[in-house]
Amino acid sequence: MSVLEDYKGQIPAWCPGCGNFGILKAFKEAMVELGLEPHQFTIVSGIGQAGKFPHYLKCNTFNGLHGRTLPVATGMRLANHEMLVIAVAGDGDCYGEGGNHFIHAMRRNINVKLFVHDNQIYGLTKGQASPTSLEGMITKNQPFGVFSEQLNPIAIAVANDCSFIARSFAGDTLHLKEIIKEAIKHKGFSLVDILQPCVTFNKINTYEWYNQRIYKIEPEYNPENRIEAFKKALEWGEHIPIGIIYKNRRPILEERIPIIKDNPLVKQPVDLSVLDNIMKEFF
Ligand SMILES: Cc1ncc(C[n+]2csc(CCOP(=O)(O)OP(=O)(O)O)c2C)c(N)n1
Ligand code: SF4
Repeated sequence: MSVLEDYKGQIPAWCPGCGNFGILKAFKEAMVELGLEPHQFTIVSGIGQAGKFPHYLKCNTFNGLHGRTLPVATGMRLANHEMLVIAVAGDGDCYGEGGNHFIHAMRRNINVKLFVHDNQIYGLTKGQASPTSLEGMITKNQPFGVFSEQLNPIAIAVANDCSFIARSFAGDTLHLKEIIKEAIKHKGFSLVDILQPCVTFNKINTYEWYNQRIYKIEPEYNPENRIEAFKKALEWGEHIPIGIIYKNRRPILEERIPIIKDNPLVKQPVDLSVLDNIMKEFF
């Protein structure tokens, strides 16, 4: 059985008070409570403050390009669908640069767990607006306020029939830990949008701002009802629901691909002569 100390990575370079610390704490506790060892999973990230997340853990990691977290995670899963693959991304990384990949990973139902550190700002590059920044928010690059409407990742996910959709809050690590555990246990693509205060560049969506608005989804709510999930997805502003918003049991991608369905690619014999012949065609 693993203990918290097993997951200790580098010392985080995040600002004191950053919401990412709550995510790191909840994540480590979730892994220990799930009985997972650091070698049993891989974390893939892109670029950003959220992209540094795997550096602060001990486990298998791959740090890719900005916005390209999900293609790498998809490749890993297709190569070895016996490995638990976790993708972490910032809201800019996932919904901006990586927006197209976000849509197609959900559509394919690749069995990857995606945790989005949604601070509604570009943190690492010092405060430009991101897709989830509030309309009208003044940033260093938007001195007259953000002109675009805020993107709604939960509604996009419900529209895409995403297999598991949840929202949690970095300031409530107990709630977040339970949601992370549920997302990992779920079979299929899991999205957890984590509201994460950026105490340095986002002076609007603070811990206090969230605490005044967040409420936990009622126990009697049925997360398998897609229409009700749409209604929850549209709740934002004065009342922001956190918890499991939607889940379904769609077939996952690797079960649909005959060549890897029964045997992961990494365990299949390789005939190198085929590769040699392909190479000869080019040289
Ligand atoms: C293709 C590309 N565009 C832009 C950048 C510059 N860049 C690095 S981090 C970043 C913003 C990251 O913001 P977000 O994904 O929201 O993560 P956060 O830092 O807030 O966790 C940008 C624009 C880059 N590295 N690569
Ligand atoms: S800039 Fe914001 S997101 Fe980045 S470490 Fe500081 S508080 Fe966290």
